[in-house]
Amino acid sequence: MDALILVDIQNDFMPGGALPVPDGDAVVAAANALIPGFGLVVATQDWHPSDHGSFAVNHEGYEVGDVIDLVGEQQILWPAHCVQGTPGASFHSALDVAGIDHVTRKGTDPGVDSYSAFFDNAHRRSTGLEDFLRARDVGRVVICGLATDYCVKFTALDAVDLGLDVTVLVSGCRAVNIAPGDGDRALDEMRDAGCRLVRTLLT
Ligand code: VGL
Ligand code: ZN
Repeated sequence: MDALILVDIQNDFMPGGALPVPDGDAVVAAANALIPGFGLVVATQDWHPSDHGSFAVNHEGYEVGDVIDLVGEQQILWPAHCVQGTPGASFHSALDVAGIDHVTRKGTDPGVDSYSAFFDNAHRRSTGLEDFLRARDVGRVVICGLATDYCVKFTALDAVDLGLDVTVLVSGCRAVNIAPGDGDRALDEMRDAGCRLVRTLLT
């Protein structure tokens, strides 16, 4: 069985959102076009409590972009985003949510971030997505969404580590690009790790 994994297609990652990904809304049409071709569609939501440790506002004297240590991991501090239950955490209103079979929420533990849909950044706790996919005999996943250089990348790398066959639809991803080229370097990392990178699924 093949599964489509739609990563963090949420309002706060759209232009005008709290943590905007340039051209982030371009992934919505790509996702909607893919959904009907899959028997199983999983969508992730970044789903933080307001006291989350990845928010600069929760660390006195620190600013967005500073890097701190969070449970032994390097943590970039972000603007507050995707706070549980807020409009910013909702899926983009044009996303075909009726086509989504399962939602995985991540980043719920205030003490550790979770870029990957599978594990927190310290690799201590599973989100349950691995078990969900295994129970449905998923061997292959296609991944797209936001952002190429964070949640898409770590989701794809974990999926490869778990032994899944991973395809990343590059045209359905956009990068934050805090440093120019971060998105392209993330794609290189995914390719080097064994992900197949494609620009269309139609070839
Ligand atoms: C993400 C930064 C912080 C992402 C989530 O979805 O790529 N990036 N939280
Ligand atoms: Zn986040």
